[in-house]
Amino acid sequence: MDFRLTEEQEMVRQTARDFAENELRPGVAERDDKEIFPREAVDKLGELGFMGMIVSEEWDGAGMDTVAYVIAIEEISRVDASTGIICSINNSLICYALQMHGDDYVKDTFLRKFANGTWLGAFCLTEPGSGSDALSMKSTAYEDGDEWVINGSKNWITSGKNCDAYVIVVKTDPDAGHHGTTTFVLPKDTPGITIGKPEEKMGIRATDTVSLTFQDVRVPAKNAIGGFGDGFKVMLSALDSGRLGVAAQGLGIAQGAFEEAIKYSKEREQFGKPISHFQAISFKLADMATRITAARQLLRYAAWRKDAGLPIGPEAAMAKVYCSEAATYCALEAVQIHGGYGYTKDYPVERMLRDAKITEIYEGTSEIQRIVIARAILDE
Ligand code: COS
Repeated sequence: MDFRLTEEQEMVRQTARDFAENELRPGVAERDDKEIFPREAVDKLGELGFMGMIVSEEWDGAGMDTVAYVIAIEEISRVDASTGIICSINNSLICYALQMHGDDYVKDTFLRKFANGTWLGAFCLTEPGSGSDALSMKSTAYEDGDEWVINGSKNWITSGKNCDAYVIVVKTDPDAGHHGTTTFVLPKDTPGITIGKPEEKMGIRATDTVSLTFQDVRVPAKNAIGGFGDGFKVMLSALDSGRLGVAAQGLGIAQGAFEEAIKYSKEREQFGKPISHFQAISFKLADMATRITAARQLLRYAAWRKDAGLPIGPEAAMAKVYCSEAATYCALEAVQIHGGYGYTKDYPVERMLRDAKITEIYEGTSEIQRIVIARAILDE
């Protein structure tokens, strides 16, 4: 068993780290404070090949493996969790769904643009009344000639305002249960789409999160991703991939908070010595390091399975639940180690704690991940 990174993975790690330090760190606090979307950074990430990392070169992607991909998202999120999730969604929900399930028309027309960074994608699944229970969605599409007409609302759409196109799951045969949903891709400027007011969020405040209303939105039948009726499967397989991205985001937040805690505990003196010399603090650091190491191995194992063509449902769920809970744990402990200073915006751990919590919620809550894991171990 060899845990070392390949030359290519190490190069990706270093490039992502340099980018995060040089391009993201300088403005991260201001973007969080003023809710500024990191447009320039996202464009640059596209130029570097980070927006379509696992897409094959044939379709203008970077042709990297999934291990390299999760390393990149970890490094970006270690500094800026908002940019991390914008990048992750484009890679693992949008590009992955199109690469796995799209036909040549969809790949040539849409995937190329998402993969080379020309376009940014937003994934539209959740609705006001349907979150964990995805199948209870109300949005529908009916067939009209060689077009489908979409009506309904979607909620909590990350990048919904700043993206260029949407991938949306709707019911195309409302009586057919799992087999009655279809996924489409459509440009943002398609007539009939109304973008709601951005949500004011606790964390990842540099992302935009909006509701969308679709009123008689016409989309060509050839924009379907996968077969008609296969929307649920496209969505669940994309979410398996997406959960690796969110896990990587959580891991990056945990690592970032851990590094801040080490730095502060070595600088801050009380009772005549740095607080890192007190067992109460050093044991916190030891526990953080242990969880981060376990989280990283779990995530890279799931990513390795994906690259090996093995099923990843429960492994992606384990990685997501563990990495996201490690993020909240480490950010909370980092704030505690900083004492009163950690509770202010003068130190980044306050932002990291706010950013961490969402990783336990989106792309499937921790409770949903445990359902996926429990079903797999009980063979249901
Ligand atoms: N990949 C591809 N297909 C899958 C799959 C996966 N990981 N998991 C299940 N499927 C298929 C099943 O094989 C089944 O197809 P058949 O009927 O042809 O056999 C179909 O999808 C339905 O599967 P299942 O019966 O397991 O679905 P459930 O309704 O029981 O729902 C959960 C399962 C709860 C796990 C699912 O609804 C879920 O993941 N919900 C969370 C959604 C979510 O993450 N929302 C947040 C979105 S933020 S973008």
